[in-house]
Amino acid sequence: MRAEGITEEDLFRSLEGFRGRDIPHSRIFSSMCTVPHPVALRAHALFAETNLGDPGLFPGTAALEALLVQRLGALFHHEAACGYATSGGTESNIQALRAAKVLHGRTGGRINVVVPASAHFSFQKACDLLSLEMREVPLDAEFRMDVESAAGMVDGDTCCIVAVAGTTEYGMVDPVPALAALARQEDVPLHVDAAFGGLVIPFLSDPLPFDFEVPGVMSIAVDPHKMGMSTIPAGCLLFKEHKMFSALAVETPYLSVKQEFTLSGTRPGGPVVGALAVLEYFGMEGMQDVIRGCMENTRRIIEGMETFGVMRAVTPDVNVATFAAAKVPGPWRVSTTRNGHLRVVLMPHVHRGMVEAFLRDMGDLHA
Ligand code: 0PR
Repeated sequence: MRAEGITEEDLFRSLEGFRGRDIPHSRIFSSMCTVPHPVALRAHALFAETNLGDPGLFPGTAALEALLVQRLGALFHHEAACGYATSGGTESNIQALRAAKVLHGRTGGRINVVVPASAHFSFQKACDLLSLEMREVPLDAEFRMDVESAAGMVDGDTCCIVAVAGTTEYGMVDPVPALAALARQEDVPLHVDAAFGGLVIPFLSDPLPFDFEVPGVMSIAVDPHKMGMSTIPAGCLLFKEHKMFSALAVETPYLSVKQEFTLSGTRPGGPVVGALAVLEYFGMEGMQDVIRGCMENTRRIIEGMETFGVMRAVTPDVNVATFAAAKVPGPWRVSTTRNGHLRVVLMPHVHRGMVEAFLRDMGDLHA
């Protein structure tokens, strides 16, 4: 601590200096987060003082969280879905596996989960915390989970099968109907990690099946702080049935509510209302426009890169484009997959002008 405080002016001059060291979104092609929409910022500011950890004190904010869950449930073909707003995909995935483990009960052997090799590293954290064995299923040539291999890995100690709808590295959607059929046959829940794709796929002109419409899908993780243009942190975990949600309950004797289902205690209302605000503001048609733009930019960058001989690794299902390794001009921030492919994410802040400027710079380097 400083012995004496500094003036607000000095404080903010200093903070702005640090902020100036951050990379501006106008050069970021590597992130699954984006610039929050102005309505999200405004809603966040209005609810900045709220704590969803004690909903009895903030019934208005809690009602908006319930509405967010309802809206996302309806978007995923199950208006009666239950769940809560998490801090993001990591928490949602931990909690989904926790619920699956509780419901599985004791078997004698070490309980396991069957996940695709493409699964986000949050599943490693979840398995570590929950003492689960993580069985990684190989991918097919298009980087999707191989169903036959998955079938070979499930046994009596499996508490959950995981599919990803919009993989972090390649933007692929796993074959959810086939995996859900396997899950039903084995009597285990299928958890779908749609942290990224959950707010893309429903707005595509020809959406792939990934949600509660598919029997066997019992839980879904979706992150408004990714394609939902909310402020950070805003995730959501949805369950098809209350039985699975209630597996997360702990008693909270001195709070305004008797039980809590969340991982965090104190929880910010700001980003949760921010997430809802964006969905309300855009509606289906507005979101379809946003996603159409992101997918057009995805197709344009793939086509543009291929004219320089930098070929796609795969044709993605959502707005993540990957290429054979190639040099990228200095100012642009891109990422590299674990297989060494160049990866760009066509988020809403990556507008057409940015794509064309990137391609011009790539052309100068590669043509
Ligand atoms: N599931 C999937 C499919 C994800 O892509 C991610 C994060 C998660 C779960 C975990 O979500 P949280 O990070 O919200 O807990 N995917 C990105 C990644 O790890 C997150 C990210 C976002 C990384 C912005 C970098 C960045 O600049 O690559």
